[in-house]
Amino acid sequence: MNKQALISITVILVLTFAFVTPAHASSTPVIRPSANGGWGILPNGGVAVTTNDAIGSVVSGPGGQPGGLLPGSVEYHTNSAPGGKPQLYAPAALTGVKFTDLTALTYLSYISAYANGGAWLTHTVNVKIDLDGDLVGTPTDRATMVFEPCYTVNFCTGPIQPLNTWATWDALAPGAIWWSTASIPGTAFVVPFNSFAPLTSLYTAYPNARIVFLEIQAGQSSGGPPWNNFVGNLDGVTIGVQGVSTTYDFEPDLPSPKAIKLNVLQELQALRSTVTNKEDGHKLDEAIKHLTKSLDPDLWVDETHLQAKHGEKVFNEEKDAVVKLVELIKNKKSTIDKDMLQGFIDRLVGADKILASTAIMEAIGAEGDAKKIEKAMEELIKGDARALDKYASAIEHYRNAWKHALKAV
Ligand SMILES: [Ca+2]
Repeated sequence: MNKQALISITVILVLTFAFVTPAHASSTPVIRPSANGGWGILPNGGVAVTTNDAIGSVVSGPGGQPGGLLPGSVEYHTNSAPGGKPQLYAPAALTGVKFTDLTALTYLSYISAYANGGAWLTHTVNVKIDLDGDLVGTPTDRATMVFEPCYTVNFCTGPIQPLNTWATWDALAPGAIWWSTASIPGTAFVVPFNSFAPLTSLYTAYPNARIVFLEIQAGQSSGGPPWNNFVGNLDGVTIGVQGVSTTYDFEPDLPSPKAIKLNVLQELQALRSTVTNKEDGHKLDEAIKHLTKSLDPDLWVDETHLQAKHGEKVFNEEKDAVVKLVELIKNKKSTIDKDMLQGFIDRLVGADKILASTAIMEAIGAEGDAKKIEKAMEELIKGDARALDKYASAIEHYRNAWKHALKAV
């Protein structure tokens, strides 16, 4: 079983429990395009710009994030002129939060290509605020507060982070420097941008200011320099409100269990067409036969859900297919690449784990029978323990976990 897959699914489950624990606990939800928790990426502040060639997307790397985060992230490319600014928007639930109640705002940035105009340019936080806090916008009542890390580090005179390493930025650290898009009377923030300051004077003058939106961007509306050709990633955005912190871990969508199985089936069929050894061919035929039965459309509801009545056949047929693949690996006379066979097994066992853990997460979400959910979790853990070398047994435990989870709701 692929270790990363194990970890990622375990994290999903831990997260699910985090949601049902008391609100004072900090949590690290995984944000995926299909389950984004209200996060979104816009190419240019939501404004249709037909010439915009800057993009933001969720990618599977680059990895190496500190703090145990998963390797995926949000990646921005500002490309060449005419430029643009991809933006990652925080959930709308943040709208209306008092700015002084924002107790944490940190994020990780990673640059793989410096912007042409300066090695100090990196992901920037914009917080639009309503100064009197009534959330009714008037031209003199709104400002966008901007945290650009370089003003705090070296006033944008040189690189602030090496290429291809993660850096952590704390926008609310004492002394963190901000600027504002509009002059704010009674504060240190004056336009044009000749006043770069900590937020202190704003907090004092406008204690009731509230957040309209928060986003993290790279690039600018106009084309070309200085932001052209920046490539950088963003992950681990931590937002704290009144001391309750949430770290958002950005990840791409996982392939569905059905897609994983179908891909393995297609690869097995391609492999079979190259095999001439009679015994190898026979074993592969058997594996293909059982895997095909595991993919019988009558057993599936959708890409990640099985029919309650006969869904367990998906696991049982899968197990028979895996047993044949294990026999091929153990057969010293077999000429089939053993690493390839191991890869098939790991992916199939991993797909069964996703089926089981999806059912468990949904049972938890539906506040199903706690004892049955507990049994399902025990089976899932047993499956994990065997997924490294006792594959058939692992699949049986995942099947049992799936059955208990279904009975819980
Ligand atoms: Ca991540």
